[in-house]
Amino acid sequence: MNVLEKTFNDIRQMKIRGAGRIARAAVKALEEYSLTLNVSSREEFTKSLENAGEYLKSSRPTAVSLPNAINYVISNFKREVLMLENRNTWIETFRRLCEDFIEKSINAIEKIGVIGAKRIRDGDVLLTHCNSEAALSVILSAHRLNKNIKVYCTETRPKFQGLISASMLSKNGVDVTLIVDSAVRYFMNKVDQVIVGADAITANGAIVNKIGTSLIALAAKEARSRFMVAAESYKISPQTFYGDLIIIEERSKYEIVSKDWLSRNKNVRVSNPAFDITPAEYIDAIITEVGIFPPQGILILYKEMYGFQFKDVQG
Ligand code: RI2
Repeated sequence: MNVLEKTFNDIRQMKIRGAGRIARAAVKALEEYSLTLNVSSREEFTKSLENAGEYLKSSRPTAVSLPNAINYVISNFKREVLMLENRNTWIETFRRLCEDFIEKSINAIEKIGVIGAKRIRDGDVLLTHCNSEAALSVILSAHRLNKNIKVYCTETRPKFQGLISASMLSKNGVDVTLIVDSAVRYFMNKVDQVIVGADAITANGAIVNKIGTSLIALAAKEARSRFMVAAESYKISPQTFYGDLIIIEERSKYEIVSKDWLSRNKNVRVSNPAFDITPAEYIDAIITEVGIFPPQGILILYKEMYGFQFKDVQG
């Protein structure tokens, strides 16, 4: 199995998971793959990267960080490669672009922590869902500032990523309580702020995140608890401005029930969407690496950072 197949399988089977982590793993795989390419023309080299990129993008459909990261390194490479003469310089340029993306995306998580921690007050009770590096960065950064915080972690059925968060926070000395997903409303009156990550941010400021997030947002709104999202700017999907929808991944029913149970209950249909959509009106703010934005301002941020140009839509 080559590096592309291994990374594809690891992402699909969620051995590598989390929107930021899968983006970095895919870019790293592309970088390693580029070293193995034995082609003599720029066009062939670029085409091979594009094909490999499309293959990796198809490993999981929802997290926009994955196609955005791949498009970012390949489109920058296509711009730069026009000036380059030989194979070694193509490889070196592509390697630099990949490493640059990986470094920037790790720094972004750090910066989100620094910025987001300012919004956490001493004595706050927080709630987080699933396992988001960006959300945990905010919580841990507040904890390092000696803010006295308590955190509820949902277990996050069916894959239980909430246990990873609870364990990580607790190992870092944070006061953590693990709860089942359906207990969120029971505890919400005690919660000052919810803080979650995102797999995608749409042009109208909605976020796509782990299944259950939108129910938590609903409970937070009812209880007047703040609902904060921590996400790197490369999770914004400009394509949604033109009407494209984020595809919600439907995962195997065997993540929920055993084969044995299903064989005894053949008429039961099982549905397992991995993500849901939280509309902008349920979100107080989105914390990014460059600052805190109201959800409705997200396209302006994207335009500013990535030079997004509105284009003419062809029929
Ligand atoms: P970071 C995860 O998806 C969760 O939905 C999490 O909230 C989101 O990615 C963002 O995670 P999954 O891969 O990029 O567990 O902030 O399905 O780490």
